[in-house]
Amino acid sequence: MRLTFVHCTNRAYADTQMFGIHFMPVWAYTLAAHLEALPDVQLVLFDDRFEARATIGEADLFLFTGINQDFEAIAQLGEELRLRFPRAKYAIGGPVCWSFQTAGKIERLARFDYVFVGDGEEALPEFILALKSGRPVPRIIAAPQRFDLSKALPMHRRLLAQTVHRYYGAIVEVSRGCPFLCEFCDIRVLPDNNRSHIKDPALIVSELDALWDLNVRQVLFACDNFIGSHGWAEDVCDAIHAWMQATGKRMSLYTWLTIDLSRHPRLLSKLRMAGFDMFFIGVESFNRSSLLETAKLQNTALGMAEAVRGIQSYGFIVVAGLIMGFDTDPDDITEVMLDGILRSGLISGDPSLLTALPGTPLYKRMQLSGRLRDAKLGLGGFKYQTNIKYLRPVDRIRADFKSFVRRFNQGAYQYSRLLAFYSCMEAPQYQPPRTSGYADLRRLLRLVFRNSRYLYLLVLRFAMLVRSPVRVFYILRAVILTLRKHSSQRPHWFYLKFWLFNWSNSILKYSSLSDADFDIDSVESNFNRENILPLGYEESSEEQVAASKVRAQRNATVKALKIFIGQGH
Ligand code: B12
Ligand code: SF4
Repeated sequence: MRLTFVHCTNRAYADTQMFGIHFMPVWAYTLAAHLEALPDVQLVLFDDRFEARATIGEADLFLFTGINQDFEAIAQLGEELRLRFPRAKYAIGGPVCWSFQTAGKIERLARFDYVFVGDGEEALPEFILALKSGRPVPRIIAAPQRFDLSKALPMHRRLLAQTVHRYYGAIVEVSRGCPFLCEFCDIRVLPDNNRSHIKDPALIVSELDALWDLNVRQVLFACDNFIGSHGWAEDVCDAIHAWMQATGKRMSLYTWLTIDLSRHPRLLSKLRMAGFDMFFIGVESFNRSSLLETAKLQNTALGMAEAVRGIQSYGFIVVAGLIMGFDTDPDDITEVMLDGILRSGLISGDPSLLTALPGTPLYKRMQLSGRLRDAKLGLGGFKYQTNIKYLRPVDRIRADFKSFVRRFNQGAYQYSRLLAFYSCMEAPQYQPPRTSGYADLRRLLRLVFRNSRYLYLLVLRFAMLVRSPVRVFYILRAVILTLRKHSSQRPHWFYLKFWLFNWSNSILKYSSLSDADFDIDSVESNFNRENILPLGYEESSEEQVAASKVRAQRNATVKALKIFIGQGH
């Protein structure tokens, strides 16, 4: 049986958000490993970002995956292939299937012969065996529970070796699940996902070792929250550190985690020793009531700026997820966010507008109050084409977003950010990087130089940066400041490169942002404000989460919204 994994993404989105940096299709290497033992199965990986569609060969089964953003591109390629290979079967899995199913729109996937919802490690081999033996299989195949990650296999070695060089570094999935309960998050609502499912640290180290031999030096640890289980996170760091000591090999690591890390100095030190140098953290907002509204309580337990500075004081860079468009966002949200970023010393981070992912309490609240809209499949997950009706007028939200990115990209503001970051580095606990860093410019450039389109974007990035004399002035100031401060113990150059790369990214991303890029809406002028907390929101829940936890989230959200409604804004 010939089986082709098809990785297909929305090219426009990739061009404007990623600028030539492509990440590997972990799903394909992961699932391929679980098919290896099946007799007479030939595996091929096709990645639309690198290969011409005309080169796709005939197969018996084409397997697609996707996130919501990519769905239109995937569906189109699926149609093309069906015309060329009408006898083949077509299957799809991944986050988009979960989103469609939870939104009650699974029929939108009707053009696929089979739809997989949930983890595929066990479901896919069983399905293929059934298909080969002619046994009947349902069209929608839902995994009954999360795959037990203690049974995880190393990623498929042959496919990895053949293709890994095309991507930026590598990705190793290390855990699934997160113990928190943010209102807008669809990670917590996946079945049995409100706790950590962890891989054996020894398997993680063996993946790193195999990747090192393939000349990979940058690794992204895919998970929902790396410190969902603190004890395990420490064990992983210890195992990596022991591997580094024994072999002299070392990787630059990047992962997702939560702000409560700032309260754990021993874990912070261990993460540093293991080679981590960047963390993505959902900071979301510097407005306290917005965080309470979304029940991101871990972000309110400490002062946000102090917590980010505390983490960065060890030498890490915090890449912040930032969201605007919460119900309780004040009219001066732009000021609040810009001020918060400066106080935290953040040199990275990107804003989005709040969207409601299917299955989340936020989605339910929007649905019950008639605030859901059908933009872009109605599934949420897009940056500024969103599926909810905001409370603040749409013109204000658009103007705020644009004002935010304009001021964010100004030289004086960027310079102040850098200064604030450098002040974090003065702490006694600071530890210099031991590697070239996760965001290694030389490696990034090597990828970009292979593709004329991305090379053009690179030239454009620098042209835009130096076109403004004010920007050039602040870059020179930053260089002088860095020269004055740099030492081997505190290598400021390392961070200056990252700051410049990020700033130029942001200029490139937002310079052409216009009203036409937004597809957003607000509630009608006669919207009853009591409906911010619609009837039914506080009642039933289909989540497989302990009732007390669900209540805790709802109580936080309800309390914040009641105060807001009472204030009669
Ligand atoms: C790593 C990662 C990234 C990386 C790299 C992604 C890549 N490889 O290209 C980066 C940082 C670039 C990234 C960016 C974004 N990401 Co991201 N990312 C992840 C993360 C943390 C891990 C993905 C992963 O590799 N998991 C490991 C693999 C093994 O899991 P998997 O793909 O889900 O596959 C399993 C099952 O789904 C199933 N399966 C999947 N496909 C198929 C197919 C078949 C046929 C079968 C049988 C089974 C099957 O089997 C697999 C094994 O169980 C996930 C969250 C998560 N924990 O999964 C978010 C996630 C995928 N990202 C998400 C989003 C929204 C984004 C962004 C749009 C964010 C933004 N606003 O900019 C961007 C878009 C990127 C782009 N297209 O340009 C969402 C998608 C939600 C959705 N429903 O669409 C997720 C789920 C997080 C979340 N819940 O919010 N991301
Ligand atoms: S902390 Fe992050 S992953 Fe966990 S529930 Fe909140 S948003 Fe989701």
